[in-house]
Amino acid sequence: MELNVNQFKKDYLRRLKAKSGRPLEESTVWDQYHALGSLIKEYMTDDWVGTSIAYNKLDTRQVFYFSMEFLTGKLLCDYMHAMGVFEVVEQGLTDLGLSLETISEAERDQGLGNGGLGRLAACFMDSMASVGIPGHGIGIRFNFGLFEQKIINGYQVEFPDRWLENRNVWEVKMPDKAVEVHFGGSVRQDYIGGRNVFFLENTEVVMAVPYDTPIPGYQNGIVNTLRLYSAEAKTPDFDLAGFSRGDYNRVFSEKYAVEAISQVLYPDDAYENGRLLRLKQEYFFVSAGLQGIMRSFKRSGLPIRDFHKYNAIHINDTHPALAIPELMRLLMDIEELNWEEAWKITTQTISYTNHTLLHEAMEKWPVDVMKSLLPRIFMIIEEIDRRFNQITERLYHQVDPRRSQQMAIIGDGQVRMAHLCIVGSHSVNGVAKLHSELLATKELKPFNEFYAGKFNNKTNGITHRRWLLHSNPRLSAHITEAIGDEWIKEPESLGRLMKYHSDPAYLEKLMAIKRANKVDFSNYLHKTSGVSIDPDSIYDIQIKRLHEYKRQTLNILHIMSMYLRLKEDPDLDLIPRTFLFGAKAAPGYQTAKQTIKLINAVGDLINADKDVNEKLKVVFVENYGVTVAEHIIPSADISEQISTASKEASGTGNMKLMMNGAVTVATLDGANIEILEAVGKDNIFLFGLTAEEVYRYTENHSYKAFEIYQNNPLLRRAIDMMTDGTLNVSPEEFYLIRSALLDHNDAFFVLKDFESYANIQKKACEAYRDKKRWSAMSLVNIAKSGIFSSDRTIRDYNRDIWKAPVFETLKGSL
Ligand code: GLG
Repeated sequence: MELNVNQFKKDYLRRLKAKSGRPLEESTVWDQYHALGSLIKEYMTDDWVGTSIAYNKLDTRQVFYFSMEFLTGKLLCDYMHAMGVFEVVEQGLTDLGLSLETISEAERDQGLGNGGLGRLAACFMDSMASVGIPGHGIGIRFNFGLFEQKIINGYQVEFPDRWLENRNVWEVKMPDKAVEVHFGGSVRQDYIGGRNVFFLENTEVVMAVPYDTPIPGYQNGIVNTLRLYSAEAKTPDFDLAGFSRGDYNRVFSEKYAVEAISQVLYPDDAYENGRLLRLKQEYFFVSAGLQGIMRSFKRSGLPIRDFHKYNAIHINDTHPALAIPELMRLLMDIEELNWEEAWKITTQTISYTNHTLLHEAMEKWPVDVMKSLLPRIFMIIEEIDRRFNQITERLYHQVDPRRSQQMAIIGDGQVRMAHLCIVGSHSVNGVAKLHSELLATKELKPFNEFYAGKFNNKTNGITHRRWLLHSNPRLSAHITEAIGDEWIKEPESLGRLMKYHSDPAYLEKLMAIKRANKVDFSNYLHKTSGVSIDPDSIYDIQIKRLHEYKRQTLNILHIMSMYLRLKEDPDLDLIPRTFLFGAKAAPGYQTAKQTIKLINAVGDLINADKDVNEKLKVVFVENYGVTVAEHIIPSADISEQISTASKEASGTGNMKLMMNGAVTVATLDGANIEILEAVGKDNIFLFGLTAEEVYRYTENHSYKAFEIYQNNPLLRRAIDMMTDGTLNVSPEEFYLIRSALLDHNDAFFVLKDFESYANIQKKACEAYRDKKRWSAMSLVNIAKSGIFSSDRTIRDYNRDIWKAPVFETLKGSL
C-alpha cells in the first residue's frame, strides 16, 4: 500500500491517543504496540474485505485448511512486510522517539500449536495468501496456548500461557456468524416422504463463535482469513433463578464445562492421549467450520450438488477427521441428499495429510465414547465402515481373509481415525518422500493397494518470508544485493547464489554476517537469561520438541563423551563449541523431562569446570517457541537433525536452519534426505542407520544394545556418568533414560548410532576449521533451500489436490 512517513505519524499519534487515552509521552509500550497493531490492521481492512467480496463475486473454488493447531508466533512485523510498509513505519516510529523493536517485543506469541504440525499450518496460511490461492484456516481459539516453560533447578516447570490476557489486536469477533454445535443426546429416526429422517434430541448445545484474523499475502493485495472458534455457553449466561437460590456451583459449572472446550491446547506432540475433552474439541471446530462453509455456500445460491466444485477441505492429520461424517450429516440430514450423493460430494471435497508413523500418535477412539458423545456421527461412521467392509470382504475373503479386518474403520472396539480419513477422502499425502513411501509400502500398504493413485507425497516447506526475510535481515540484504529481490516471490531463484560459490569476497561477507548474527543471539540470550556464550565458538543447535525419537539423548551423550575425553587430555585440539538446546517436553512425558534435567545437569558440570569450559559449553534455552527460534536460527552453524531413521516424518526446523546457512548433521530421515539431494553429500554430514536397517533390526530382534554398552568404553562411561555421582544429582535421577537404553534395548538405536555420530561430529569440526570450505558449504545450503519454501509446497498441493485458481492479485476483479 501507499504510505508516507508523515501520514503514518499522523495516523499513529491519533490512534495512540484514542486507544490509550493518553498522550505519547505517558503511553506504555503495550499502549504503543496495541495502537500500532490496530492501525496496521486497519490499513489491511480494505484489502481484506475486498478479497472476500472478490472470491464471492468470482464464485471461486476455495480451500479450507482444517487444523487443530496454528502455531503462528507474532504477527506485527510479518504483516508490515507483507503490506510493504515496514521501512516507513520503522522510520516514523524512530522520528517519534520510539523503537519498533521494543514495541514488537510487547506482542505475545500466538502459540496455538505444539510443534511442526501447527507451525506447518501457519506457514501454509502465509504461502496460500502470498501465492494467491483462496485458502483459509479453520481451528480453535484456545484461551491458553502451549504452556510456558521455565527451567527451575534444571527441571521443566509449566505455566499457563495467558496469551489473550491483554486482548488480541488482530482478531475480529463475528457473533453473527456463530453456530450451534450439539453433543450427546439421542437419535430419533422417522420415515417421512419416502426417506429415513434422523433427528438429534436432548443434546447439549454449545455456541461456536468465530474470531477472524486477516492473513495478508506478500504485497499482492490479497488477504485471506484464519477463522478460530471459541466455545460459549448458550445465552442466558447463567440461570438467574438458580443463581438467586445460591446454587452458584451448578450454575457456573455448566458454563465452565461448555467453555472448557476451547480453554486449552493439549500439550502432546506426536502422542494421542485419548481424553474425552479432546474428542469434544475435535468435533466442535469441525462442525462449526463446516456449518460456516455450508452457510456461505448456500447464500451463493449455487446447487448443493456442486458443493465439491467450490470447496476443497483439507484435514491436517486425523484431528479433524470428523469432518467426514459431519459433512455427510449436513448433506443428508439437513440438505436431504441420499447416501450416494452425499458420499460422492464428501469424498471429492476432502483431502488428508498424515504426519507421523509413530503408533502412539495414531488416533483411536473407543466406540462407546464416540457413540455417547456423538450418536449421529457414530451411526454414519458405522455405515461408512459397513459399506467399506462389504467391498474389502468381497475382494479379499479368499486371498487374504484377515485383510478386511485390518483395513476396517471400526475394529477392536475402536474407531481408527486414520482409516476413516483414507476411506473418506480423495487424496492422502505424506510430508516427505521417505515418509510417503513408508506409508504406501509399509504402514498403510493395504490401502495403497486398494486405492491406486490416492496416495501421494507433498514434501513440507517453510515460509522463507518469516524464516529468512524477516528474521535474518542481514543475510536477506546480502542475498538481494547479489541476485536482486526476485527470490522473495520465487524462492527457487536463490539458486542463483551458486555463482558466488568460489567468490572469496562474497563468502567472507557471508561469514561476517553469521558472526554478527551470533553476536546478536548471544546478546539476546544474555538479556533474557543472563547466560553468556562466545560468538567465536561453533553454535551447534538442536531445537525441536523433546522426544526420544528425536534423540536429544544421543547429542547429550556425545557431549558427555567429549567432556570425558577433555578431562583426560585437556590439550585436546577442539574448536570451542557451544551446544544449544531448545525443547519443550509434554508435561506427562517423564523420560523427556528427565532428558531436560540431564542436559541442564551436564551443562552445570561443564560450564563450571575450568578444565573444559573454554572449549565446551552447554546451554538449554528456556521456553522454545516461534519467537525464540527466530532469534536462534540466523546464528546457527550446525543443525542437529539426528532422529532415528524412519521416525521423523519430515522435520521443518531442518529447512529453516539450512536456509539460514547452517550445515546439517543428519540421519537419513524425513526431509533430511531431500536436503541431501539438494545440497549434495559434500555439503551435509550424514551418519547412522538407514530406515531400512531400522525396520530390519526391529523386525528380526537382532539388535543388542547392551552389547554395545559393554564394548564401547567411552560410551559406557558417558552412560554411567548419569548414575555415578559425577553429576550433582541422585543416582535415580535419570532412571528412565538409562533403563530405556539398557533394560528396554534402546528402541531408538541411540547406542547403535553413537559411534558413527561421534565420527561425523569430528568431521564437521575439521570442516569448520577450514573457513573457506565451511563458508562455501553454508552458501550451498542457502542457495539450495528454495525448494523448501512452503510456496513450493502449496503450489504442489494446489496443482495435485485442491485445484483452486491462483490469483496474482485481485485488484480489478471488484
Ligand atoms: C509432525 C512430524 C514432523 C513434521 C510435522 C509437519 O512429527 O516430522 O515435520 O508434523 O508435517 N507432529 C509433527 O510435528
